Amino acid sequence: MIEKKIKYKKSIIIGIINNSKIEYFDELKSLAKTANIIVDKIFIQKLYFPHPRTFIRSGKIEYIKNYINLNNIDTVLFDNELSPTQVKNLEIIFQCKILSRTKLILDIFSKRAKTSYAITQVELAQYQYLLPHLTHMWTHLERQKGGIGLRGPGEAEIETDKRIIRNRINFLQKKLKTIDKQKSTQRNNRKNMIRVAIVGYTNVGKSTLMNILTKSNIFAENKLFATVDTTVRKIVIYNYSFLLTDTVGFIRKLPTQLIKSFKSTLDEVREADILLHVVDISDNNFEEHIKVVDKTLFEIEAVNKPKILVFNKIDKCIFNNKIKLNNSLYEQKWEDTYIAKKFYPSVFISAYTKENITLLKNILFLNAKNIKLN
Ligand SMILES: Nc1nc2c(ncn2[C@@H]2O[C@H](COP(=O)(O)OP(=O)(O)O)[C@@H](O)[C@H]2O)c(=O)[nH]1
Ligand SMILES: [Mg+2]
Repeated sequence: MIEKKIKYKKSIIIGIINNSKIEYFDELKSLAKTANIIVDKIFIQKLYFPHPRTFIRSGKIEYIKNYINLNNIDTVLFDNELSPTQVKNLEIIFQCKILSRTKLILDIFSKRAKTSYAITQVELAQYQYLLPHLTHMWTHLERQKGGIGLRGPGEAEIETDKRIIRNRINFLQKKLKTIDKQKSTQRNNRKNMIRVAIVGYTNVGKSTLMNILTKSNIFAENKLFATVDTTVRKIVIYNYSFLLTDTVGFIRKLPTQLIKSFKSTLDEVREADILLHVVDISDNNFEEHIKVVDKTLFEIEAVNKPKILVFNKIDKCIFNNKIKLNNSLYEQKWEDTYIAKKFYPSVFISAYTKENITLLKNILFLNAKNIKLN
C-alpha cells in the first residue's frame, strides 16, 4: 500500500472569553487536527461583545498579524460564527483563510461521509450554509483575481450563482426524500425487533462498543467524527433480538444545517425503543457533554425514551486502585459514586478491556423485557 503523505496546514485560533471556557478551544484544536490542521498557538482576548467589524479589538490585531507573518500561518480559526463583514475585514488584514467552527465541522463531515446517503446529506448542509454567505464569497474571488480596476461582484452574477445553488438544494432534497422512503420501509420491516440506538458525544467510544457487542468491524479512531454513516447490526441477548444502530456523534454547536439534513439518519434515534447514551467518563467535561447530547436529543424530538447511561473508558480512570473523577480521587466502587446516584439507570464499562460488558447486556435485556410487557 502506498502511504499517503498528509499535508498539514498551520493555523492559529483566535477566541474571546466572557462566559466561555478555555477548554472549548482545546476541543476546537482537536477538530482542527481531524481536518489536518495544526494549531500553532491560541490567542484569547477578554471581551464581552465581539467587535462588529473585526471580532477582536485593534491592539491585539496588530500583534497577531505580526505573529502570522513570522510563522507562516495560513488559516485562522474561530469557535464562533463570524459575520460576512468580519470575515472580509479579517481576510484583508491577515491575508489568511478564515475558518469558523461551523465551516470546519462541515468540512470534516464531507471528508468522512462514505455512503451516497451520507454524502448527499452533507452536501445539502454545505449548500444551505453557503447560500447566505455567498455575497462575501464573490468579493473574495474578485480580490483573488487581482481586483484593481475590476468591478465588484455584479448583483446579476450573485443571483445566477444563488439560483444554481437553490436548484442543487432542491435536487438534493428530492433525492433524500426518495432514500428516506426506502429507509422508512426498511425500518417498518424491523418492527418486531427491539431497536437500540447508540448515541453520545463524538469520540466517546460508540463505534468501539458497537463492535464488541456485535462482533463487527466498524471504523473507530481517536478522531472527532470518525464515523458519520449509520450502521445497523443485529444481536441476540438470551432470547431477544435487538437491532443496534451506531450513528453520527454529537458535539457542542453542531451546525443546525447538519442536524436538519441528517434528519432521516437521526430518525433511527427518534424511532428507537431504547437509547444507550455513551459517555467518556475519563473526560473532565463529561457532564457538560451529557447536557449537549440531551439538548440535541430534545431538538430532534427523541426525548422521553428509555435511556441507559453507559459510562465508558473506566480503564482510564483508575489510579492506585482508586477512581479518578474530575481530578479527584475516590476510594469507593463505581456503583457508589455520585455519578451512579445522579444518573440512573447507568453502567460503568470499558469497551477497551471489556469490563462490565455482560452487565450492560443484562441491563439492556431487563429494559427490553419491560418494553415488551408494556
Ligand atoms: N482507553 C479506552 N479507549 C477507548 C475505549 N473505548 C473507545 N476507546 C477509544 O476512543 C477512541 C474513539 O472511539 P470511537 O469508537 O471511534 O468513538 P465514537 O466517535 O464515539 O464512535 C478510539 O481511539 C477508541 O480506541 C475504552 O473503553 N477505553
Ligand atoms: Mg463512531
